Amino acid sequence: MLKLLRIPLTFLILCFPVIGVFSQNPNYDESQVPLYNLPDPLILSNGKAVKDSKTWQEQRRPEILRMFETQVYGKAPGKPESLRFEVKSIDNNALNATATRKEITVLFSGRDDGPKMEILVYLPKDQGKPVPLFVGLNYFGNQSIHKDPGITISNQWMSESKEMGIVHHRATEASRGVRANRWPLERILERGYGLATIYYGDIDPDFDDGFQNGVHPLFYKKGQTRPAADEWGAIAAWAWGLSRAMDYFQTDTEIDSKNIAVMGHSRIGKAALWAGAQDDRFALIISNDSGCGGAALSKRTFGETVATINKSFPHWFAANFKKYNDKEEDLPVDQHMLLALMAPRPLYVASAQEDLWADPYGEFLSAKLANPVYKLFEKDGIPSEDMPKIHEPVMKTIGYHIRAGKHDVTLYDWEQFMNFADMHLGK
Ligand code: GTR
Repeated sequence: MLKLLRIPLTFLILCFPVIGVFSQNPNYDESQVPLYNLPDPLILSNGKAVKDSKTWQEQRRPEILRMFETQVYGKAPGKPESLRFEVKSIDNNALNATATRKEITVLFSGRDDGPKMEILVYLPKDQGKPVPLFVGLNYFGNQSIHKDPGITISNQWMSESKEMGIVHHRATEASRGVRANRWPLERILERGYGLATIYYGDIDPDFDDGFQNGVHPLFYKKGQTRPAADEWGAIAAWAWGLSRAMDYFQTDTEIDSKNIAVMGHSRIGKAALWAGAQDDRFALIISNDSGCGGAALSKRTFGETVATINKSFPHWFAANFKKYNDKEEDLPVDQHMLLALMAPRPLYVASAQEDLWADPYGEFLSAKLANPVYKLFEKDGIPSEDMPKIHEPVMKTIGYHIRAGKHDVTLYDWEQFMNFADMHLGK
């Protein structure tokens, strides 16, 4: 256990007052955060201290990864041998001839009638070299990210939403560009980056159907009807899909696959983090308002808790994660260790002031508590002892900001992500 003495004073003061269990109503009161002990990322399970990056890489990192795999998100299969990519469309004169737009179908089983996902890629024109890009999943289909009429409308199941143009669980013409506010495409291209996105429901539709749809059944052993207790839930499936997109990027000579940032908001932010933790081909990892099961510390039980998330979304995590409902203290890991798994790669965590459900302070602490692991690699993690003020981003190899406003992704968030990427992605 991390010795309490090693935790900064402000942190202790906040934790000491009350010991309590808040499984019923969310706790939004810092003085009501229970006293908690965090596992130390730098103590091996045999009790020995990790003093160098080699011991971290070869011993402690695999231990931590295994705990997240079996207790939190669930084990996922690797790359299917039969995985196949089909270029569905290319337009070298998209967006008034400023960009190339491509659509790529990823056939997970190699078969046309099997599960598949559609990657939408935009690249700035005339770069003369492979382009670094941001990849992120989206909630309402690729056509929701921009009004560009050349984007194929998704025909997958989606959450019903009149506001988003989703009728009878299918996207309509009215859904074009409904989420453009979250994807400042022109600005991303202007700053010299590409953007790739995939509808997350292509990988696994986001509702609890006992894992009959999406990619899970493709990997069932004979007679298996749902994942075992330590096998993947939906978040791990979304993360797996991001790695399959990376498989594609490595085949596309216009894309600089060594400089890819994976970015995700909210539940998809949890998936982006888990993808980044497992797959070190992602050069930079960004979590936006990812909260519980994402960047926020679970043991603080501030805002959303393990019990609440498992109750509302029984399909998101491995079944084993439910053992920790109202028992966060029993968790062998906490989310600072997930963030530490990114080391020494650059990691950015973003919060929103009004998004207390996601516990902004818990997201900051978690990022800060990953610092000692970055130190092993002689990298400076988050360059701030205290929670930064609103709109005062801090960034070294770990970056963090909190902005005013609600649970969302805004242009402000993207500008910081790109400033951070400018520092790290070798442009
Ligand atoms: C909430 C959930 C959060 C977050 C959010 C989202 O309902 O409790 O963990 O994932 O949804 O994805 O927008």
